[in-house]
Amino acid sequence: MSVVYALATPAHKSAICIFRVTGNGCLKSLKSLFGTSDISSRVFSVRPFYNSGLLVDTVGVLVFDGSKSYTGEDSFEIHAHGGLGVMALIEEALSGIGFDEAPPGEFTKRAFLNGKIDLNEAESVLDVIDSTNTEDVYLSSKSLSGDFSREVHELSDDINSLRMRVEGEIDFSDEEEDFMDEDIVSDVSVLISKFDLFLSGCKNRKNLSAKNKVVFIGPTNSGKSSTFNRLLGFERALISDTPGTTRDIIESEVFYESFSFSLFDTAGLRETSDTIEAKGIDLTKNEIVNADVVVGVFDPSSLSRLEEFSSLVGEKPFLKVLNKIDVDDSEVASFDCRISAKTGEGFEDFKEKITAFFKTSLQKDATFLVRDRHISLFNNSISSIKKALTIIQSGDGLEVAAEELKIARSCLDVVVGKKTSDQLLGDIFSSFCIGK
Ligand SMILES: Nc1nc2c(ncn2[C@@H]2O[C@H](COP(=O)(O)OP(=O)(O)OP(=O)(O)O)[C@@H](O)[C@H]2O)c(=O)[nH]1
Ligand SMILES: [Mg+2]
Repeated sequence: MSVVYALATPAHKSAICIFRVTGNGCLKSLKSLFGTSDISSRVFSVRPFYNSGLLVDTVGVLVFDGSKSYTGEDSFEIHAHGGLGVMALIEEALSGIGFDEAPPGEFTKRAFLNGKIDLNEAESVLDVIDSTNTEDVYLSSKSLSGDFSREVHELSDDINSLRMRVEGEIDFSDEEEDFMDEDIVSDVSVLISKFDLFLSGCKNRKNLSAKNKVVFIGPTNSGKSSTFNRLLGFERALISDTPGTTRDIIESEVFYESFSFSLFDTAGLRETSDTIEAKGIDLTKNEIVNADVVVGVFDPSSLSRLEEFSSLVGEKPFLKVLNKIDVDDSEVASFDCRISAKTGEGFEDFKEKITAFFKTSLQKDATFLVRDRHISLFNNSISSIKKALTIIQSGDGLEVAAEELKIARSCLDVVVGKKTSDQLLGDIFSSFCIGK
C-alpha cells in the first residue's frame, strides 16, 4: 500500500493542527522533512519541519513503527501550529515527496486490513466521532474496546458447537445407531433466548449523527438573536433594535448537559412588503418543518401574537419563552420560560427545558450501538437458528438443520468482518472523515 497523508484536524485556524502519515517506507522521508532520521519511536520530539529545505515551523513529531501503530504500518504524526499557511506548506511538502492524499477513513481501513481491529471496532471509531450525546459516546467506546465483538464471537461459537453436535447426530444416524442428544433441542432454545436478550440491548445508531435541531422563531425584535447569542455564549447573530435585522437562517452548535444541539436563528415573522425579508420568512417556515423543538421568543410588546405562532408550529414541540423580563417582569401565564437575554436571568431553567425534550427520546437501557447492516444480519442469523430448531424438533432433515446453523454463523462472521466485500468496505469507510 502506498504512503498516504491527511490533515486529521479541521482546516481552520487553530492552536495546533495535526497531520498523519502512514505506509511502509514513510520513515525514510524523516531526514528530508525534519533534518534527521534519528527520531525515537513513540516519543514526542520537537523538530524543525522543512519544505524543500526551507524551515516551515517547529513541530512535534510522533513516530510509530508498524508493530505499534494504529494502522499496523510505519506511521508518523506532525503537530504543527494551526495556521492555514502552515497547513498548506506541510501539505505541499508531503505531496512533494510523493505521498498521496488519504481518502476518508483510510487510516482505520488500513488498521482493519492489517488485522489491528475488526470491522465492528472500525465502525465504532466512526460512532465515537459521530456521537452527539455522552451516552452514545460511552456505548460507542464500549464497542470500540471490543465488548460487542466478544459477544458476537461468543454467539458464533455457541452456534458452531451446536452445529457440530447436529453433525454428530447425522453421523450416528448413518451408522443406524439409535442416538439422539436430548439436550440439543433445549440448548438451541437457550441460544435463541440468549440471542434475543443480546438484541434487546442493541440500539440502532441510525440517528446518531442527526442533529438535535432547535429553531428560534418569533415576532420581529422580540430578542431571538439575543437569546440565541446568549445560549451560544458569543455574538454569532447580529442584533439591533431595528425590526427585521435577521433575514437569513443562522446556525450554530452548542453543547449542554451531555447533548449537542444545532441552534437556528431565523427572521422575525411579520407581514411585510420587503421581498428580501419575505424570503427569510419562507425559510423560517421551512425550518419549522425540520425542527425537533421550536422555541418561540416573545417580548412584552408581542404577547398578542402567541396564538398565531402556536398555530404555525402545529404539532411540533413548542417551547414558549417570554423575553425582556428585565424591563417588564409581570407574570404571564401560557409561557414555559421567562428570561432576559440582556441579563441572563432564567437561562438555566430555559436550557433545562430544551434538554428535557431530548432526554425522553434516549433509549436508556441500550448496551450497544448497531447499524442497519448488523440488524439485518442478526435477524437472518436468528431466523436460521429458529428454522434449525423446527427441523431438529421434527427429527427429520438434520443435514438441513446443520446447514441453517452454518448460515446463522456466517451472518455473524460478516458482522465482525471475517467475511467482507469491497463494496461493503467502500460503503463503511467512505462515511469517515479524512484523516481518521
Ligand atoms: N432590555 C432588553 N432588551 C433586549 C433583550 N433581548 C433583546 N433586547 C433588545 O431588543 C432588540 C432586538 O433584539 P434582537 O435580538 O435583534 O431581536 P430579534 O428578535 O432577533 O429581531 P429580528 O431579527 O429583527 O427579528 C435589541 O435592541 C436588543 O438589544 C432583553 O432581554 N432585555
Ligand atoms: Mg434577529
